[in-house]
Amino acid sequence: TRVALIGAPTDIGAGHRGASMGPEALRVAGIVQALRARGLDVFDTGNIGGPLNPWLPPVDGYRHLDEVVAWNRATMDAVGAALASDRLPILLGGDHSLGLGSITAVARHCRQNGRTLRVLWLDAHADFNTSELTPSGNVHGMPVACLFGIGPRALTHLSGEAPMLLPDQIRQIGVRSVDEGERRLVREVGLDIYDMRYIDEIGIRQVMTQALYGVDEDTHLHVSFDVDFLDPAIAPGVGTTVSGGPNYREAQLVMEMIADSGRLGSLDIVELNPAFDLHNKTAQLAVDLVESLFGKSTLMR
Ligand code: DIR
Ligand code: MN
Ligand code: MN
Ligand code: MN
Repeated sequence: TRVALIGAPTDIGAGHRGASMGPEALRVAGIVQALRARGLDVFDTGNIGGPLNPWLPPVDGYRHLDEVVAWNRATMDAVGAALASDRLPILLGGDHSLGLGSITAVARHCRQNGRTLRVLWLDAHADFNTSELTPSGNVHGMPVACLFGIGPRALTHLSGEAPMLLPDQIRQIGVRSVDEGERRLVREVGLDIYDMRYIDEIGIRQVMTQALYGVDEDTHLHVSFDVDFLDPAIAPGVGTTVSGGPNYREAQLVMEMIADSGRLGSLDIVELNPAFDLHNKTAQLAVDLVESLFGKSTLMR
């Protein structure tokens, strides 16, 4: 497999500064070497650019909307270019607002190539807020709604068309923090959310079997990995930790079962915030998990 790394050094949609250091933290943790050791042809395209974070309060329910649009355009273009040159894009975020640009490019690519898209959204949050519902104005809490065509036109129509995703194309896994108004909208739209209670009750293996059900040789699997998916005990390096997440073994099994599907087509690693970390431990964990995502296992090769 040919892979393209795309760094997006911004925290423009987040509520804390520091996710802008995510791309370099992942490089320092050895993501390029780890992927090459998996036998992959890795091209690090470097970092995309965009406006600095002005750190202003929300306007009409959005913080930094113009800047978020600019970063998402750049992300969409870079991810689209990687896909067009037949490389599996790995977006090194950056905050999760960029999941919008990334998945917009992936969805367009799938439409053009007649592939079925399945998105696995690994996250403590549902990221389904709108300007009316959001408690923060931070756009990293809104990308899933925007992908469904709910949000400001500049974001929902990033590629010119909308919606980019339908509810049956996404599975959200690990959710344990949903805001009051967001909860209503999630139920209204009928999202398939595997929250932590469901994971507790049936186990991560059964959850992943369900999340991957129907994935076949025509499926492009996109994994949007918000590092706050993981339990803060193992992954403190994020701005919005929520206790009660998947532990190390559960996270490994998630990645291994995705690898076993053989359909991984694109990946976001977002919300990694080295400012909250010690000795870059969360980036190292992310790289460890990415190795498993690309097929590393104890007894096989
Ligand atoms: C919260 C936090 N739901 C918000 N969202 C986060 O501000 O909309 N998403 N942290 O990853
Ligand atoms: Mn998120
Ligand atoms: Mn999150
Ligand atoms: Mn590993």
